[in-house]
Amino acid sequence: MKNKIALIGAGNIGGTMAHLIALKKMGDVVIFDVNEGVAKGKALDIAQSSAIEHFDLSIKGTSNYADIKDADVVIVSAGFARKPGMSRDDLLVKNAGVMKEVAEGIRQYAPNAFVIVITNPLDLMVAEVQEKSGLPANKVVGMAGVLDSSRLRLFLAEALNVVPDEVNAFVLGGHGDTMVSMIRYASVGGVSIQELIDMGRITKEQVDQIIARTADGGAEVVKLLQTGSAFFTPASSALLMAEAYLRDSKRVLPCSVKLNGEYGYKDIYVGVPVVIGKNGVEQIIEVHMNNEEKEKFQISCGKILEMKKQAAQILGK
Ligand code: TXD
Repeated sequence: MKNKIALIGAGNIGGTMAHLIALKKMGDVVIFDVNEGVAKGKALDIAQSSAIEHFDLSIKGTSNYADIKDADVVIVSAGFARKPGMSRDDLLVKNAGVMKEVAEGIRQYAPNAFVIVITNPLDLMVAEVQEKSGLPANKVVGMAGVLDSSRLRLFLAEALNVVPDEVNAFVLGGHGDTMVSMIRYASVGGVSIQELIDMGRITKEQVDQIIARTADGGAEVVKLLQTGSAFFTPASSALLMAEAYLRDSKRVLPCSVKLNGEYGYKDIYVGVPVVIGKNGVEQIIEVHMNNEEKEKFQISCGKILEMKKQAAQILGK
């Protein structure tokens, strides 16, 4: 049986994911958007490349939630981006409203799906979808860490003149400028970054600059694009997570998941390394943190909790 992947949001990320799914032959695609024309237009455009790209998949656009019925994976990138003059609070209210609709659609038509949320503010939006859909926490995750880690890996690889996939590195914490780059665990071909600093292959200053650039990674792209935000790597990142679930590959990936006592937190969605397989989040890995990392992680969680409180006040719950 072919997999069915539902994409909620046919914007830059949704459209790119649909295209990548077709090229990777991952499964049939349904692209949902309130803007029906965009969903249908992108689906049709991608489908028209099937003879050239050799895929035999159904690619469909819709504005009817019934069409996501029994999807194996649902990936949510629907929502609004912050426009000039729009406050973070305005964005929060608007996107929380979108997540409520999406959660309802998932609850009704795809309650057994593995759900990946991309919409910002990420850690709050994924919590909203999990809460409103009523799906178990192991089946609802947020994408941010894979993207942020991929940026970190690229920048380290460029500095060391090696291929990026030889670099192992991950970031933790909330998606935003408080993310924690766990550089102590980063390595290249099994050799730790600290060792590489000692060997004179890279300096501590370079590493610090790379950490700062990673934290600013989204903003750097936004500044160059002028309109919109990054979409190629966000799309690839979400699909890596989807693939781990569909193939039961037990991949270790940093994802925003609901903690239940791990790292000393409960009922908060935040980025930590997890194992993804056919049961969704199969393990939450608690890596040891030194005092400095702990402090940064706590600041990051504190920021999410503060936003959550603000959101509850604004949304009146
Ligand atoms: O790391 C991460 N998590 C992120 C998050 C990295 C990059 C971008 N990130 C966020 O993803 C970004 O801040 C946005 O909140 C989302 C989607 O980004 P994208 O670049 O795809 O945004 P677009 O192109 O504006 O697309 C959004 C689409 C657009 O087609 C709208 O018509 C649609 O969402 N939309 C809706 N679809 C369904 N249902 C509702 N209610 C709805 N409202 C808008």
